[in-house]
Amino acid sequence: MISDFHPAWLPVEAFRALGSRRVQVRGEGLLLDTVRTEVAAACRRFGGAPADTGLCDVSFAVSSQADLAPEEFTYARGEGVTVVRAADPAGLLHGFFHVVRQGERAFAGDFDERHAPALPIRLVSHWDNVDVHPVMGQVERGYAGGSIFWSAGRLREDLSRVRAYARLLAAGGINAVAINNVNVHEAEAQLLTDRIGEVAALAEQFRAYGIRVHLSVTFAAPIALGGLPTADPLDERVRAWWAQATQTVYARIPDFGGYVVKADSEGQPGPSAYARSHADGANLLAEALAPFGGVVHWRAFVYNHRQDWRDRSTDRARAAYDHFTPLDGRFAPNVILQVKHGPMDFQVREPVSPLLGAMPSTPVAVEVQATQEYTGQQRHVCYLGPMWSEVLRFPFARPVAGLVQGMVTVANVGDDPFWTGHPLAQANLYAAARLGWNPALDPLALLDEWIALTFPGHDPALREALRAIMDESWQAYERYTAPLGVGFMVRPGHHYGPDVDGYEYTPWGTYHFADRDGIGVDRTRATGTGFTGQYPSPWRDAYESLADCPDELLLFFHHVPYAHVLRNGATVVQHIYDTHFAGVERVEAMILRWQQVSGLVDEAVAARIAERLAEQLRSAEEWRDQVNAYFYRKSGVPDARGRRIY
Ligand code: GCV
Repeated sequence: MISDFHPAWLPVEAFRALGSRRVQVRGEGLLLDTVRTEVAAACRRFGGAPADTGLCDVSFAVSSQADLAPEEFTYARGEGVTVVRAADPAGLLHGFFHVVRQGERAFAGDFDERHAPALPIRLVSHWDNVDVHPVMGQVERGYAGGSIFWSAGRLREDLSRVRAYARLLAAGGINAVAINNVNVHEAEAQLLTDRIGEVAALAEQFRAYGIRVHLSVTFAAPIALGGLPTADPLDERVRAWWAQATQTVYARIPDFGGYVVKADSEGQPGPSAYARSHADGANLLAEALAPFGGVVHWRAFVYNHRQDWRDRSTDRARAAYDHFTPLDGRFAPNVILQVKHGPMDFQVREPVSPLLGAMPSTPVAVEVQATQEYTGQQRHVCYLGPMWSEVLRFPFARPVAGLVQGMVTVANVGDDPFWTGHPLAQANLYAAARLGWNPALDPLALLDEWIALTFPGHDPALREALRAIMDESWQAYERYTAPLGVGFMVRPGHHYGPDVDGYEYTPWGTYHFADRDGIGVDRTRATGTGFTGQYPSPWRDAYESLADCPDELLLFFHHVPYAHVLRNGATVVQHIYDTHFAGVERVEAMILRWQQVSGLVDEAVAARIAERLAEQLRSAEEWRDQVNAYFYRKSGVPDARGRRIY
């Protein structure tokens, strides 16, 4: 398939190795047809041949005898033939893209491997609106243009971009997508009923690549859509309404994945209005979905967003754990508790959410944000693979990846020609998809994989430069923004650019408590909010202790004087100055590096990257100067190196 859209990590060239060979495909069904179509297109392009009979160089076969789990495939080579086998068509599709990713390596030497996804749930969550929201626009927190699904209140007529997108997601190992915003407004609510045809049309595009569609629904649907006087989860009429509505959904979309629900969060309705628990609410929907094999993703992003900043006893970081741990074991088996990776809200540095390690009797999925709401909004290069890898490897009793059933990635794509606004932001979606399949993958190796696929055959100098620019770009962003894990300091509302006190006296619960003497949030058990107590050993003690708390999270857990000496030897205030200067220098270095190689890529890509880097530098300087000036003025401590602070 050759599409008109930016090929991202599936350029034509990526199919050369496969497409120049004799390729056999055995098995029936939609996904096998997809593989056959892919093979035929690649062979037409590169001179190979589909080989249904006779000799072949590579064989893809679904075989029911194979002792393989769902989605698993074997990948072996001997006697000059590469063989991919799976027990189900989904496994074969994954095996097909594995061969594409391997390129010539798939046809050299002998090997015998098995590949299975570590996490069965690998969902990309869109925050797309049907109607353009007056504040949030077509895509909430979207930085890549309009929605690829809807435009100005209507489903797009031409869904070929959706098909191309499904193909990209499948090539990374994604198997599920939620098509609309978790904040469900009036028009979006109707997708469940009157507008289910739009969901069905999108499901048709995704189905061809083995991706099941999920829908975000409002908990108040029985009232808003059903005309009932209540949405009480224990009310028989409400149960019957959901059962009927869900049955109708499955009549249209037999492979429908399930619902995503943001309830009792940031103004969305939920079971608390009826004095019912989150378990009551989630189980209501789970019951309706169970007969069809559907699941409900129930989000744990629940906190008081109308907090009084004067009240020092309320701590937003505590909220998800406090709400949900008492309910462990009370959720139906087809409820997936969807937990943001940190206890706050996708900040550049947060500890891992303690809730991820505290729900042994509940299926849990970890939620990460590819859309760069708080990490530069796809104007800044910020490769997040290393952050997510740290989360997935974080050792509770077992690593997080061994505790969760799934990984949910908030999408970063739109109708932008490069899909993601910043062309290099594609790497985040790719890395998230691949980490969901195998959380043990090295994020730097994944970056190399993405670069090699996206820029095949290019000068090695280009690949090295991209690696140099993107590797540790997360840490670069961290250096010039909010320091030492304290978070936020962004402009309220749109969340781009610095505003140190922007959220300080607001109801959102995101404070840094800087005064003339010091900064940070005391979350200790001894003198603070007690949040450290939500962690098991050894973390509860490591975070509690000023001496043992990692520097990068110091201000998340402790309020300290500016003269406090970090483990790296600098005082807090000097560290703030140093990192803010260093962060900007790093962006300057990125720009120089890009200038050396930009002539090696397509002009439009080069221009877009150059434009974004210039904005990144402007913004980084703004962050540096505001943050440094703020702390210089508060503390009165001059920079030990005498650099210019305003
Ligand atoms: C979809 C943050 C964002 C909101 C988002 C919310 C969520 O607060 O700013 O735009 O809403 O997270 O994850 O539900």
